[in-house]
Amino acid sequence: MSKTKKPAATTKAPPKVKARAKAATKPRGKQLAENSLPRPGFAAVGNPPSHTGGLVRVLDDEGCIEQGKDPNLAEDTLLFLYEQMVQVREFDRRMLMLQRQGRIGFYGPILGQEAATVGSTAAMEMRDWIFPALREGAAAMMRGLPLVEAINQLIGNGNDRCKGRQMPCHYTYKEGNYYGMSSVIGTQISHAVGAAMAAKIRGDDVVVLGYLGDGATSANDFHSGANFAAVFRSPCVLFCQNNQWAISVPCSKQSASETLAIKGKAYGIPSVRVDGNDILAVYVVTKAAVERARSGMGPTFIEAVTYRRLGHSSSDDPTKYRDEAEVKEWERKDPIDRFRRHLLRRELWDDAKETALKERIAKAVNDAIAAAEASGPPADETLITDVFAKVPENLKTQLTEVLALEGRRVNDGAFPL
Ligand SMILES: Cc1ncc(C[n+]2csc(CCOP(=O)(O)OP(=O)(O)O)c2C)c(N)n1
Ligand SMILES: [Mg+2]
Repeated sequence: MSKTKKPAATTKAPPKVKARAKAATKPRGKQLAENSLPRPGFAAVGNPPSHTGGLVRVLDDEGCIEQGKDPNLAEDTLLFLYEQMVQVREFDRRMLMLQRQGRIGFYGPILGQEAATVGSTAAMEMRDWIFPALREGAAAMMRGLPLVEAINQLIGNGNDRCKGRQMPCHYTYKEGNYYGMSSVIGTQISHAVGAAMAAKIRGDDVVVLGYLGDGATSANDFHSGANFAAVFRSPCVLFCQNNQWAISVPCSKQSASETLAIKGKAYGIPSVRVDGNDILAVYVVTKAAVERARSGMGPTFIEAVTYRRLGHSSSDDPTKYRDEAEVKEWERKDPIDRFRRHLLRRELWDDAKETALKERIAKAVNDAIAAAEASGPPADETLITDVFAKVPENLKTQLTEVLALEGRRVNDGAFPL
């Protein structure tokens, strides 16, 4: 067991990768046919991924590393990935509770998608940029956005960086190269591709990762973004979280394509499908894609197959449109349970560590909620500040009218999807 100091619950960059002792593996005969597809690492520089059929996996359902696929990650990296997933899940659970209690207005849960977000973000360097969609707030927190700041944003209080002028879950974190998300589906794809092209033109040694959902592959911006990325060899990674639903529309009604990865391939982008509930596979595939982009070989499209286990958002009731049995089936494929089984097999984890981690995270989240709720609302003047170099006279007049309403304003508390 390594004596290396473990990262705290709110740690930033993943530790460096180094060779590890032999992992728990299982005989080849027990592997599923669909898993005998390209090995992690196949996408090393000079050997771009082209696979769009079955899923790339490293861990089987029992948490064993499949024969010949051990990515040899350092113990610190493995524990970092696990702790981050547990933290994301707890944060998610608590924020949804706050929404139900009326303490925040809206929340987009990620339950079931922790491996896809944590694994892909951890595979990037801190100098790289992230253009998120709705379910990648964890990426900002992994890069150092304090939990209290995330909750300030969810509340839209006076300490919120955007002073409540954005919907909840639309975090910004400039210091962490984390771009503010746009609600308009797919727009971040062309932003990510363009930012990567700009970096290339400037000679900056950075890669941009743009997240999108399965539904976003039907949006116009996906097509223009993917085309530009391929033609101009934009140093980006397009990471599609195929959580199988776009609000109430299942993937089967979203696209008639054989897979989503094949859409990337159609644009000339090397594309790969990965088991999005397998954190090691996500990490390794993303790392290879980032290295390709950094070495000037252009974009990669990653389809991470996962599942949105809760509603689209706190405004949604998924029991109205999907079968509970499907949800139960994906509960059994839980990414955290699977990775915990792996760590237990390797004797890197035990019940005492689990209890200590959960206590540490619970305290961190509780403290952050208390600190965020201690802040008052944004000042009324912030309605018109930070937007114009010179505030137009009509807005100044309107602000005066708003200020005169003091004590008579009504908030109906309604939030859109
Ligand atoms: C252009 C546009 N159309 C519709 C919407 C409403 N809308 C918000 S989220 C969403 C579904 C997104 O699904 P997906 O891309 O699969 O991401 P997920 O929510 O599953 O993470 C839709 C249709 C929107 N925000 N923008
Ligand atoms: Mg989706």
